Formats: sequence, structure tokens, C-alpha cells
Amino acid sequence: MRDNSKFVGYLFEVAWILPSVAIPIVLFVSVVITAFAVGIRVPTDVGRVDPQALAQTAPFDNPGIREMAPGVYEATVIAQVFMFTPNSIEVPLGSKVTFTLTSRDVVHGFKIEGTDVNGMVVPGQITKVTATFRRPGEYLIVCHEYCGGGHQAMFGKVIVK
Ligand SMILES: [Cu+2]
Repeated sequence: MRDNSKFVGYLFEVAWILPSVAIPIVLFVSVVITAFAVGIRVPTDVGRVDPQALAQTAPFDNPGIREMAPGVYEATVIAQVFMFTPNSIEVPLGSKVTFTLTSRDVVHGFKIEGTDVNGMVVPGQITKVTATFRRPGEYLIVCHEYCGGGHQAMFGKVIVK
């Protein structure tokens, strides 16, 4: 009687140990498969750039705003601790602006208040986000990925006139 209950206890232990070993293995294998076999990419993966060579790589060698067509702009912005370059972008009312972003150092965020622009800026990756500014005023750009001790001071603005 006593031996039998020990055996049942052993079965219960095995019944818990097997899944607790198997589940992490299944998770690890699925991460490896999705990373290498399925080719999972970061969102808005539009290209890569060497973060050490931004000064020599277009368009990041010349950050700023460019008019591509009437009312259509392209803004090249570099994020780094703890600033955006350029820090202030001015466009006319109704402009459609595509932001081409990358980071010089660590992961940053790029959120423009009052728009649906909300991107991650990853070193080595190019991020593109687009917004149309239909309301005049100042739109705050904030870094919303914690990037270090001065993170709360990392912001910029879009001025729409
Ligand atoms: Cu930040």
C-alpha cells in the first residue's frame, strides 16, 4: 500500500517534469525556426545601413526635409542618445511627409503626437513612416523606447504652417 502511493507520486512528478522540460524546448525550436527559416523581419524593414557609416551613406549623410513633389516631402531623421537630427521640421499645411529613420546607437522610438506615426528606430535598420499633417500647429515627436539616462529629454517637433 505504502510503496504503491510512492509510485503514484513518482508518476505525478514525471507528468509535471516532462512538460516543463518540453515546453521551453518547443519554444526555443519555434524561435529558431521563425528567425532563420521563415525569415521574420522587423516591421517596416525597408533596408539596412551601417550605423558607423551614416555620415557617408545617403540619405543619412544629409538629414533634413526635402520636397519630392508639391505637398509631398521626405524627411531624413537620425536618432541618437538623446536627440533627433534634425530636431525641428517645418512643412506647409496638408503636407504628406515620409520619415526615413535610423539610429546611430541604440534602439529609439519615433512617435508623433496627434498622428498614427509610431515607429521603432533600430540601429542598422531603416524605418519609414508616413503622416499627413491636416491641422496647423506644433506636433511633438517623442522617443518612446527607453534609451538611457536622458531618454525623457529626447524629443523634436514638426511645425505645420
Ligand atoms: Cu529614447
